[in-house]
Amino acid sequence: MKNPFKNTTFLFGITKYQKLPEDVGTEILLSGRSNAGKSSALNALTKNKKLARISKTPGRTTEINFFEVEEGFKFLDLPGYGFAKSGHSRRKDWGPLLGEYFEKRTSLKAVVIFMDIRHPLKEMDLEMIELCENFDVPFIPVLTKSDKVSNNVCVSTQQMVLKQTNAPDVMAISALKGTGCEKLGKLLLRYVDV
Ligand SMILES: Nc1nc2c(ncn2[C@@H]2O[C@H](COP(=O)(O)OP(=O)(O)OP(=O)(O)O)[C@@H](O)[C@H]2O)c(=O)[nH]1
Ligand SMILES: [Mg+2]
Repeated sequence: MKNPFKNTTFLFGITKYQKLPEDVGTEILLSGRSNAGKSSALNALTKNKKLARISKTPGRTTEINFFEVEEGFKFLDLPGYGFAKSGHSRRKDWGPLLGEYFEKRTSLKAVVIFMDIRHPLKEMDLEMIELCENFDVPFIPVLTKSDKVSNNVCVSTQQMVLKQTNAPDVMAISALKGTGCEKLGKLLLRYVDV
């Protein structure tokens, strides 16, 4: 099957001081704690290792990066929340912009919440889930780095997250091995209305 994300390109990044671009089409937000594997997942989904920058240093993604999958359909790769060192100050910085974004953005159709399968549902993740619930935005918990745990742990962690969040779907992926990425892609396409 043809990869629907194959032609995804980087559009631009914006800092907290810049204005959001026009509110058109569909936007899916890729969120999660720093180092959760957001950028890696985007690269795995698009099968383009050079698309988003990946780093061993948490906090590599510092702007909101816009990627266009096709006309009218964008992914927004967010800076990770919960930085080890500058966590709180960064959070404060981005907080108002995110709040405004959730409140006003009609093109926001879904939020993917990436969580390391070994450390799911941390405080910041729960805050993001709450933000989604408050603004009625569907969210999809995605457990990353599934290659780091056994099959049993993978299944039981998904069940636990499903139960605790009441999300309609929970996924596990390994960007490293490619596991679950096609399934995630199919799921995300369900939120697109172009
Ligand atoms: N084993 C394994 N490691 C992974 C996987 N996905 C990401 N990683 C590693 O996790 C680290 C962080 O990955 P990123 O994709 O940069 O994480 P991020 O969430 O975009 O991080 P920030 O941009 O800092 O918020 C890197 O060292 C990746 O190589 C995976 O599926 N398996
Ligand atoms: Mg990143």
